[in-house]
Amino acid sequence: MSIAIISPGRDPKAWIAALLHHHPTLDLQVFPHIDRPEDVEMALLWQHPAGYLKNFPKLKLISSLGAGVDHILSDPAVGDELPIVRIVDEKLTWSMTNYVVMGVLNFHRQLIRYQEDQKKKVWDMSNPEIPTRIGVMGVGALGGDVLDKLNGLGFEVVGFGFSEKKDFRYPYFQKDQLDDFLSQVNVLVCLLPLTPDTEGILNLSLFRKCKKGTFLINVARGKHLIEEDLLVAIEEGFISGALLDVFREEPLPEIHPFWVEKRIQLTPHIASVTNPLAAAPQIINNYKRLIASLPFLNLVNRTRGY
Ligand code: OXD
Repeated sequence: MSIAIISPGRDPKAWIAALLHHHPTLDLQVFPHIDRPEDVEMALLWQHPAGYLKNFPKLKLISSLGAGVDHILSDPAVGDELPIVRIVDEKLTWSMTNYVVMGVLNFHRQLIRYQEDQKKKVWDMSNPEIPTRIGVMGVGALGGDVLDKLNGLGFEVVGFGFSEKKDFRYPYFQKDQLDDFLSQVNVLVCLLPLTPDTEGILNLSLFRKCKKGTFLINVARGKHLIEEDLLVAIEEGFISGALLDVFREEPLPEIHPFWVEKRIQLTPHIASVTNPLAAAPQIINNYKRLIASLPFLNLVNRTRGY
C-alpha cells in the first residue's frame, strides 16, 4: 500500500523525513512524481490540484497536513464516501493560543500606543489598561484552549459557535445569539472552521453590531473576512484595529491596503504551523488503522465540514 503526499502548498521534504523517521518502511510517493497511482490508498494533502484524486482508483483515506480541511472539501471531486482526517496536535494548539494571547495582551496593555509614545518621547501614564472581555468564535480544540488560557490569565471570556453545546464551561452563544455575543465583548477572535455557514461571516453587518472600538483577531481563514468591510468598520470606529494572520490571497499582494493600514497588524500565516515531526505519528497511526480496519483518529464530520 502506498501513501501519496500531494502538498504543492507546503514543502514536502520535512514531511517525508518525519514520516520515514517514525516508520522507515513506508511506501511514499510524492507529487508531482507519482508513478504508481494504482497503489495509492492514503493521500496526505495540502492544497492539492482540484480533481487530482481521480487518479487514485484505490484511495481509501485522506489526511490533511494541517488542522484545516477546507482546502480538501472545496474540491468537488473529493467523493462523499471517502473518510477525511485532520491534524490535532498539542503543539499546534499551544502555538495558536500563544499567538492569540499575544494579540489580546498587546491590545489590553496597548503596546503599540507605547511604542508610538516612545518614538515621540511622550510620557503618558493615563489609562494604562483597556478593560477587555474576549469573545472566541469557534470553541473546538483550538478555541477551547484559547478560552481556558485567557480565563486562566483572569480575563472574562465567552464563546460562540454553530453547534449546540450543553453545559459548556464558559457562557456560550449559538448562531441565532450572535448579536448578544457581540454586545458582550471588545475583543473578537475568529477560530471558526471555514464552511459555507462561516465564509464571509466577518462582514460589515457583523462589525456594525460590535461595541465601538472592538479589536479583531483572525487566525482562522482569510475567507472568513470580507477584507474591504474591515477597512470601512475601522473608519467607522466599530473596529479599532486588527491582528490578522490569514488572508484571501496568500502571500498578501504587495498592493493590498492592509500592508499600510496602521491599525492593522499582520503576520504571514504563521500563528500556528504544523510541525511534521510532531504530527507524523498520528498520520502513521491512521495508516495502521486503515490497514487494520479500525476507526480513525480525528475524523472530520463531513456534514459539519470540520
Ligand atoms: C492549518 C493551517 O489548518 O496551517 O493547519 O492553517
